[in-house]
Amino acid sequence: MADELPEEEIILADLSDEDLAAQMHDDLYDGLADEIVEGTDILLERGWDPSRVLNEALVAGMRIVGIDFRDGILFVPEVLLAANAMKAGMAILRPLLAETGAQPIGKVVIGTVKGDIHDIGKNLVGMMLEGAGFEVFDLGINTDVEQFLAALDEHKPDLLGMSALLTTTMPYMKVVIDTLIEKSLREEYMIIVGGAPLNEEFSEAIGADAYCRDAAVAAETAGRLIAERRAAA
Ligand code: B1M
Repeated sequence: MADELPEEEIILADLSDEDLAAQMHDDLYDGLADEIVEGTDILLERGWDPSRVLNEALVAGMRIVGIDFRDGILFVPEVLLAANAMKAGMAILRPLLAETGAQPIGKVVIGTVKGDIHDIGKNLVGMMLEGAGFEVFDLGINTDVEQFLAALDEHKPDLLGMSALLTTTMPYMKVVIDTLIEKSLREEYMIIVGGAPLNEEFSEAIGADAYCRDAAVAAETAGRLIAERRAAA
């Protein structure tokens, strides 16, 4: 019987920045939350900006997971593990990205719409909005119109943000907007929408104020919409 070679242990701290980011893509793919936490800490200690860690180590790794999920190479349980690992890294970055020290420039209620349990992108948007100085009320996943209405009534935000990752759930955004119109509440809030299957055309068709292709654009757009509304008041 041939001797099995022992698997070589990888010491994350010994890797160069580039190799560590690549190793984190692999660790994310394998759903290794502890390794993602360690890698995130190391990159921050080496002086990486939190948004660089987020984009180059975490989001880039999740993109690979997405491609293999689409192609039937990865399945739901593996993707869930990857998502948990991603969240473990995001938990470290969240307070760093939110560190502005300034007074909130506005309030946002945000949620993933009914029928949809994808929340990584929505959480990133929440983090970037916090980082841009907004107070964020996150309703989580699978949010129905009553929950959105109750939160709008309770928090009186400037903006409502809705996220959807499925072609089957994105039409629910129109249900929410139509309900606001029916109740004569539409003009009270600016509405931004996002998620991988959406585009500008869809956003216009459902009557949202803006489509945001990613979290950074969402933060910029929210700031711009607030400034425009305040200037017009
Ligand atoms: Co799902 N899933 N999934 N999944 N999943 C997709 C979305 C899919 C495209 C995969 C694929 O086939 N390629 C596909 C949808 C196909 C379609 O509708 N066209 C899909 C499917 C089919 C499913 C299930 C139906 C699978 C099944 O059960 N057979 C099921 C549905 C469950 C449900 O929701 N009811 C399902 C389940 C899951 C998991 C639970 C395993 C897991 C989610 C875990 C979690 O979120 N906690 C999961 C994951 C992880 C994915 C992929 C692989 C990755 C999504 C992600 O987190 N991306 C995804 C494939 C893909 O998108 N390529 C896929 C990283 C994230 C940073 O990007 O979410 O796009 P994203 O967010 C971006 C922008 O879109 C934007 O900014 C973010 C950051 O820059 N953005 C906003 C998002 N929301 C915004 C809101 C804004 C502004 C910008 O303003 C408010």
